[in-house]
Amino acid sequence: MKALIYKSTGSWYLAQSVDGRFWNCRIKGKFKLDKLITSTNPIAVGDWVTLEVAEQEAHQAMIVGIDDRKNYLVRQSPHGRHQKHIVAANLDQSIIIATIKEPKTSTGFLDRFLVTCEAYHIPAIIVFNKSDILDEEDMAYYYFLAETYQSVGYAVYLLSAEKNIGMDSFRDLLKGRKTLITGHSGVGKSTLINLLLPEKDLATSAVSEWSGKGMHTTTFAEMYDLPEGGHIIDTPGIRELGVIDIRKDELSGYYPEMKSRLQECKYNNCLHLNEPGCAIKEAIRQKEISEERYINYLKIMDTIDEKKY
Ligand SMILES: Nc1nc2c(ncn2[C@@H]2O[C@H](COP(=O)(O)OP(=O)(O)O)[C@@H](O)[C@H]2O)c(=O)[nH]1
Ligand SMILES: [Mg+2]
Ligand SMILES: [Zn+2]
Repeated sequence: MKALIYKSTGSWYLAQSVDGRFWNCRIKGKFKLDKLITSTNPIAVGDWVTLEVAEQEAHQAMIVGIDDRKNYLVRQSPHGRHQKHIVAANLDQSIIIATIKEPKTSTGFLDRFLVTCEAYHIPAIIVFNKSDILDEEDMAYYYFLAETYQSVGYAVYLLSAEKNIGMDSFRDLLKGRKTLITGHSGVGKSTLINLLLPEKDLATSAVSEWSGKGMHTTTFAEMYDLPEGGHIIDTPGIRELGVIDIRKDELSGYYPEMKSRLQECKYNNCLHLNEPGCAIKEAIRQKEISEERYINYLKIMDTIDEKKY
């Protein structure tokens, strides 16, 4: 029986089988597929699995197999700096909720998110919330950022969850897709998700037999059905997705505006730091590449520890 994973505690998994029933699941034995052993969790939200019913009445089942993943996103495992924890799998897109102020989201945070999504082949979208509190100067800064990111290929939205402004196009964006939603605390992620899921409380009570209930699950992702079709995956307590297994020489490949110019650098192993004949540095001088994005590139570069390779 095929089923989709909605949430997990690390030992219990909540899955919905294709007939619509929810199941409390555990993994049968220690099936460790080779491709999964580099993460600290074998199965994540969004995974398609095969179930064997254990106890029909108690809605209990065993997970006996996992389908190949289309993609996945990771964060650094709490168990170790170089171990990754899969946040969610099989995503159509990933959205970062950001704010111009209260609190201000840094471009460094945005760029790390975007690099992570590029590295894992997940379309990334930036959504600025709290449009209602932006004055003229804030709006000018918003337009500057929107232009910076749109010009390198990312969709940028502006809305207000609290005042219910700009929500129609946002709903269209989510419809029929599986979307991971992340962002710093305080940006209005919960407010936005509650607006999208007027039935959120009902949905949770429908699975009141969930075995993981009451367990400490705040740092795990959780999937919800959207009324219009599609799913959103909330990431409460996840501070940041991880730029954790990227090599220094790969990083520019995850900046679309650099990727398209890499052949123009004099040296094919150019890291775009101080090498002569660097097309990236030249593009920055010509103001064709955002200097701020480049500064964040240098900062990300600094955090990459090559020793493990
Ligand atoms: N002005 C304004 N405040 C908002 C908006 N959305 C959320 N907030 C407020 O921002 C604070 C944080 O919201 P919350 O949804 O808890 O953020 P989370 O930490 O990202 O889940 C709360 O006081 C919300 O009322 C918005 O669109 N405009
Ligand atoms: Mg919240
Ligand atoms: Zn270069």
